[in-house]
Amino acid sequence: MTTAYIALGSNLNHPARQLQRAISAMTGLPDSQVEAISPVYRSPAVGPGEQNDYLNAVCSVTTGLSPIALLDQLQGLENLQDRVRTVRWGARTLDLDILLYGDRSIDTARLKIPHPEMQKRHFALYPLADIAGTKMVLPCGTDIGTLLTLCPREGLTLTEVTLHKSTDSKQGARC
Ligand code: A4P
Ligand code: MG
Repeated sequence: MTTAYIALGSNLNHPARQLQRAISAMTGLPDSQVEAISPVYRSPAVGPGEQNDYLNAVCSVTTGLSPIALLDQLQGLENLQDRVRTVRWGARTLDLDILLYGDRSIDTARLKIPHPEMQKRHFALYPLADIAGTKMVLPCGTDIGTLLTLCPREGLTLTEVTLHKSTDSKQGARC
């Protein structure tokens, strides 16, 4: 079993509910268990045009799935939540990115781990630090604490939304 860290993001159609629904769905992933779930943060959208703010969180999952099988499963969950892919970094009901998969480095056309943008993104790094701690070292050899010092928190606010492992998607998050 390997511990993977998954970033969740949404800025369409009741983002808090989207994130809770995704966590609930992840509890049903084959050969996998959701372990820790970070607090939920709000931040302005990085991307083109006028977009709503995002809600973001990170969860850890222990899994026996291979990295590509995990990606397949997560993309299936995005599709179940009506994810429509139009423009890169466009608004979305749900984005599930694999930030880390154990200590693996992967660089293929379909999958890059660590996620290539995570070091620049406060909305990924801060919730990751909440559940993984600052001492964890990434495959690049740098610890999360050092990455935080290079990635200002400005614009990132903690919300009162709490995500639960419950399989009942009505519990937990309210908008
Ligand atoms: N892919 C490669 N590596 C990975 C990985 N580690 N995890 C591929 C997941 N997918 C990975 O992703 C495009 C392709 O990336 C996938 O088909 C997969 O094979 P996508 O989700 O279809 O498209 P995208 O999300 O628009 O592209 P990308 O490059 O993943 O964007 P990001 O980096 O996910 O950024 N602003 C705020 N405040 N908060 C956000 O969460 N998110 C984005 C999306 C933009 N702005 C944001 C936020
Ligand atoms: Mg993505």
